Amino acid sequence: MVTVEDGKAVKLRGNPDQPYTRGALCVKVNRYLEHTQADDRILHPMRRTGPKGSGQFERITWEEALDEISVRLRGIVEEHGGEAIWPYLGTGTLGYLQGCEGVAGRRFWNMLGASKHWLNICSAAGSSGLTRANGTAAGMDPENFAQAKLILLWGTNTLTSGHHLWKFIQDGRANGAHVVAIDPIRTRTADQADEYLAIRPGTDAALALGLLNVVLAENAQDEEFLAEHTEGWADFRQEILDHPVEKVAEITGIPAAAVHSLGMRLAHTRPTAIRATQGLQRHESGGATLRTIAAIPGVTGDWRHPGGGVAYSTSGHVHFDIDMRYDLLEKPVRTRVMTKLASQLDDVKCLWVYAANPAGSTPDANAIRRQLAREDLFTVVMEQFPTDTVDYADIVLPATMQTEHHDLHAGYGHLYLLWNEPAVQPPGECLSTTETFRRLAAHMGMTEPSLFDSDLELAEELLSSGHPSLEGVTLDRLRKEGWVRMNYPEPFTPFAEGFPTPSGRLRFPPAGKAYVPSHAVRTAGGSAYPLTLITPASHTFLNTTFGNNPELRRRAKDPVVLVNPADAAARGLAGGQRVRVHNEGGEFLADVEISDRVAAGVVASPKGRWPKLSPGGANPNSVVAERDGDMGKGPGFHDNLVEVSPCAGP
Ligand SMILES: Nc1nc2c(c(=O)[nH]1)N[C@H]1C(S)=C(S)[C@@H](COP(=O)(O)OP(=O)(O)OC[C@H]3O[C@@H](n4cnc5c(=O)[nH]c(N)nc54)[C@H](O)[C@@H]3O)O[C@H]1N2
Ligand SMILES: Nc1nc2c(c(=O)[nH]1)N[C@H]1C(S)=C(S)[C@@H](COP(=O)(O)OP(=O)(O)OC[C@H]3O[C@@H](n4cnc5c(=O)[nH]c(N)nc54)[C@H](O)[C@@H]3O)O[C@H]1N2
Ligand SMILES: [Mo]
Repeated sequence: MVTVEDGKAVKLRGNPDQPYTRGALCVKVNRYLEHTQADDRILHPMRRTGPKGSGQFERITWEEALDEISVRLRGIVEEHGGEAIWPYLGTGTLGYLQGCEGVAGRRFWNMLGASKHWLNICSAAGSSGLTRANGTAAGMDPENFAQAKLILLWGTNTLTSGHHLWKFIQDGRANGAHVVAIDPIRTRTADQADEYLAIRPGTDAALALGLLNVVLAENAQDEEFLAEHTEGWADFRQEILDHPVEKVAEITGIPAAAVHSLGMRLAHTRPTAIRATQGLQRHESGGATLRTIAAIPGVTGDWRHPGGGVAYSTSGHVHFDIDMRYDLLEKPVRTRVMTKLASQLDDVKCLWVYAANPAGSTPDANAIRRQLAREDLFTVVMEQFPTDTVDYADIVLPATMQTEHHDLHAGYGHLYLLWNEPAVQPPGECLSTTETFRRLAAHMGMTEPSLFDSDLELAEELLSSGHPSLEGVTLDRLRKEGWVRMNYPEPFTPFAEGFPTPSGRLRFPPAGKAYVPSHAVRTAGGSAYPLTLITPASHTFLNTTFGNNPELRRRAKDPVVLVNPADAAARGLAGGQRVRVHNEGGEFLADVEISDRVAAGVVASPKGRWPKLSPGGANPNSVVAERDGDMGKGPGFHDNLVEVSPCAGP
């Protein structure tokens, strides 16, 4: 809720009546208004004047910008074909109008025959793994954690990356729930849990098998659920039997007694709720990991009970529908993969970046910079702030922020739809994504009517899928009430009666595919880079968004890398010492924090810093390789081997 005085937004607060947030804001969004009014906000279209990467620009008018873009796009389509254009859309906003599905842009791109874009940077592997098991990546209503008696926070840092869930975990605790954090880092969430298991990164599927081994030993499997609602049990049962607790202890680094005791709890506690989020799948075998974790409630029958099951993302419960107008394409076009920018840009002539900061957030940052510096590449960036990516743009277009545009939002951690009504006029000459594409289409002489649908028309269209979860959810209602819960029962047990797979059954992993070692697990042994680097969510930044906010930067201090005392001693590193964290891909600089929060062999440094505001001009994505994961080509942000070495200098 924004309070406006004399056309200026002066106060922002959460609405205490909203059932999921109960009015709480996180440390970042608390500063959102200040961010919209920041001195470095981009307010006008700009054209590059210096070399690529220099960030030197002159102000131009929208008319000039649209002229230049139109000429360049037409020229590229004529000479190289439409597929030489890559519309690179990120997660800067997850609104369904201005970002996320990219509907506004996509219709325009179809007119030009531009390549499709696969937004796989965040959750693709896990979604794919879960979908193979359950037929959807969606699962529990996180609000039902309040009904759980055992809660596993599995590869998720709730208090940093999704704190609204914490209230429901606390409610569960008040009802006697035991809370366990499973993470290679003893996070602030782990500090608050009843029990913490320090797991070797990338070995979680083995832990799942070990826990189920105890469940079987206790004869606590739900035979009726297994028979009625699952398939592939015989093979998977064998896989479980092949993973006794001692073997799992060896793989995961968790003491056998701890695996056994958690297995006993799992065997005898209904309902058990598992919160597994994206961090867990940022490994080469991330898809397999989530698929195997999805098997747990299939064996225990937890899906029968409110408060039982797995909660990864709720996005799959959102059944919007909109016509992206792929029929406007003259012929089928190729797809470019978001995380493979460095290697898939060679034959691209126009890179159009919106709501993304690839120079800060995408793997293999050094290779990306080499590509972005290419003189034959025409780069347009729609942005709010002068990011590292903006520095490489030929044309920069000023973008609106949440308080300035319409949008329709759906969470990925709750079941509410939310409406964004602009509170203030955009500053300067900023335009929303939808409006920018409408103007560009008109400027290029396009007449296809659907390119000019207004924001409200697009929102109506999204809501008109006819899916029962949206019955009675109208734009009018959303605009009046601000948010509406989709029509799902409370409590919601999505798979109590079966799964949205072709057979209606949960599919257990096929033989030999339940636990697949990750890249770091496979290769650390013989590597010159023996340490596994995890680059988790920063408490103060949202990916690279807010990375330029002065107060949040002050709180974040200089970048640190957590190093276990044994690893520090072996390298003669002292606390506070500036080091190079490096591998074949490059390096970034950070100050050593010697800490038993990570085990020997694991180091950690959060994501989200702007490279140009970091020492050495680099952030951890300089050492993150562009390497396909097992499913959905998911990126391995937490699955890279590095060495940590002293560095001279300040
Ligand atoms: N403050 C803040 N909040 C955010 C974001 C942010 O940047 N900052 N980003 C948002 C976005 S886009 C997303 S996708 C979500 C991501 O939210 P999370 O899923 O919470 O993301 P991460 O911090 O990457 O990873 C969570 C935890 O997984 C652990 N982990 C890494 N590898 C493994 C492993 O192999 N096994 C186990 N068991 N644990 C592992 C990490 O140590 C980390 O503590 O957060 C959202 N919320
Ligand atoms: N090392 C490491 N890297 C990671 C991760 C990790 O765990 N470790 N996590 C990954 C994850 S989960 C994600 S989701 C990605 C995120 O990567 P990106 O999708 O690139 O997101 P951001 O880095 O936040 O950059 C988004 C940009 O969009 C701009 N923006 C915000 N709203 C709008 C809008 O409405 N319009 C326009 N035009 N621009 C807007 C912001 O100013 C910001 O500069 O990062 C990934 N990168
Ligand atoms: Mo993400």
